Amino acid sequence: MNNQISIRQQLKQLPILLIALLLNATGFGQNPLIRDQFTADPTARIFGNKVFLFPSHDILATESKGRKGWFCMEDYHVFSSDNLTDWTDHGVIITQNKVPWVRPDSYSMWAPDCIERNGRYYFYFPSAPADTVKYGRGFAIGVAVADKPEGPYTPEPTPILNVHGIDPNVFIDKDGQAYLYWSAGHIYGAKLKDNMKELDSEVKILGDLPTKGLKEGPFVFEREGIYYLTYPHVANKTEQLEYAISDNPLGPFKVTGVIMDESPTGCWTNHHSIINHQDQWYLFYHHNDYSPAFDKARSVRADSLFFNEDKTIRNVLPTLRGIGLTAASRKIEIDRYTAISPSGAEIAALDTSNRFAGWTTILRSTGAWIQYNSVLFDNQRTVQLNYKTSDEQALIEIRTGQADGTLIALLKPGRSENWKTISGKLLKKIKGKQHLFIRLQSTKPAEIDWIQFN
Ligand code: FUB
Repeated sequence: MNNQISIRQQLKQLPILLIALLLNATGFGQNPLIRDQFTADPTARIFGNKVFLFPSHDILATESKGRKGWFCMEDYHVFSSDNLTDWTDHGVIITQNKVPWVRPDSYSMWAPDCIERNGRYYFYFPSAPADTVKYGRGFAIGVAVADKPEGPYTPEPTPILNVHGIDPNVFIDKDGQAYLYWSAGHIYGAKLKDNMKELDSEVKILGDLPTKGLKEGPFVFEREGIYYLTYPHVANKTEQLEYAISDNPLGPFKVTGVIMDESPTGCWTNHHSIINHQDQWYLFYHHNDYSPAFDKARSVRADSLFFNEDKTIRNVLPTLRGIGLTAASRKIEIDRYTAISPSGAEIAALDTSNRFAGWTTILRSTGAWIQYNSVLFDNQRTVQLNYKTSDEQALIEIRTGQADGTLIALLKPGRSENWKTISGKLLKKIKGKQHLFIRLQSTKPAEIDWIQFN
């Protein structure tokens, strides 16, 4: 599978996963990553042993709040995880009406970034200035500073001078020089002073990037001496994630490839960041999973990313399974699958009037199957199945591995028009990291909401 990380990498995460379970942290590592609010434009950063996530926070505009049919964002939350599966929401770190230079009713707190320097955390965010005479029309970019990644953050009284645009991104090179990147039609870059709050060079338009189609959301990183400038670009209808490389952080760059194709379902924006966590690269990006009819209410996702031998980046196929391990003792939402049978199986919303309720798996005909990878077992002996079916004779098999894997349960749950949970004995005790393969043996449809092992 393109987006699977090695067993060695996953096993490294086991102790952390167990600690997180004891702490009863929230989150799932499946896509979308954050389950109780819209999140977009994710910048992931590694601070200490944790991955921190700094996304935008989409909300829905009303008559008195923002502009209907457009992006609407009033604050930022920060999330963290030490195993990529469990994500903790540390709450609001910056709000539009508590930043001195921001117009308090602008609802324009767009894509942010955060970086650590000398033990302090610098959070960069774009917004609409209250004083357009002083700071110009459109967007300016401000900084807020904290002693811990989760805050509290204190915003600077004014935005950064000579920076007009959105989507700030900061990169600190090996020699300690920091660079600020942003977009406003072109992608711009400049050196930052050591104080991280002022430019220390002329502003440069970065070349040689595509000249046709919107470019935005720069994210720069370095690997093995190559500077990768990655950015969403509308090459066709909607944004795809592309990259260009250089031997200098300010270019010129050579357009090199596509990291993620445009959304197959038409979400117009994408916006991303890339990290290396415990020797595995990850792409954080967004999609409108919880808002299929309105693409300005988005949700953060993450998938594994791989480099080729020649240092180019492999195209990442978006998955629902996402990243991290899932504990077998959890309610495993198999609708966030790794693979699904080409016919006879489908995923449906549990409640179309409340998308945050999640999804269900419908196995419609004999042989329909779904596969869910990277489940961590700890000697479980029984399985619970949350299901509904009108078929008294329904028969569901569960295997570890793939279609020809070991049969671990054969469940005959009985007819139930409403959601019902039944328990069954496993045919053997299961240990370690396993993939799950669930197949319908009977003929009439059966729906599964979750599976759990005890
Ligand atoms: O979230 C608002 C804007 O949408 C971002 O600033 C862009 O990168 C796009 O994702």
